[in-house]
Amino acid sequence: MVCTLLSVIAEFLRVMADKSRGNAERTFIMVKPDGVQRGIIGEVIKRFELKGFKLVGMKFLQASEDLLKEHYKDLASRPFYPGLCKYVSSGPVCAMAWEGKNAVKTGRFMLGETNPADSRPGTIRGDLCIDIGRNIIHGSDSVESADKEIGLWFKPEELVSWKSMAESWIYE
Ligand code: DAT
Ligand code: MG
Repeated sequence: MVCTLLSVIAEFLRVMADKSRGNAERTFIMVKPDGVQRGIIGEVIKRFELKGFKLVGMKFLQASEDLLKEHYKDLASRPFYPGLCKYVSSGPVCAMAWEGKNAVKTGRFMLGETNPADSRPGTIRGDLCIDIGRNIIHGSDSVESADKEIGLWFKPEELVSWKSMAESWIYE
């Protein structure tokens, strides 16, 4: 009973916190090594910029396998986990934080489904890749995981809060 009440309160607080972010919700987007090798970074940036989202963090790096193990730790029990961590750490990635209203959910729509074969044309995975194990891009699946991932990949001082002059033309 107490547990249920506490979980209802926790959920309420989470929803209120999400609401209060308004246009400042952030998502973690990463072009994986296959996307980098295929020259797709620019296309990804272009789509997020044209949508109206604001870039607040970006870095190009080759991540360690340990960082990938932490990043994907929710998938640790899956058979593809070791190979996934190896492949994403095998070459450079472009890690980004994008900000805007519903950035997490809309970002996922823009990416398409995990399996490119199920992704509609018009989405990044639907347009630009074929195999699930080479699906070129990562995007946070919830506001909670976005917070975790941005905290994992970026130091606070690497994130830039800035005012876009286009804001009043993007939001009503
Ligand atoms: P997403 O990247 O859409 O959030 P996920 O978090 O379930 O998908 O999995 C992370 C990555 O792991 C995914 O982008 C590709 C890989 N993956 C997922 N399911 C897989 C599978 N069944 N076989 C091989 N790789 C898989
Ligand atoms: Mg995921």
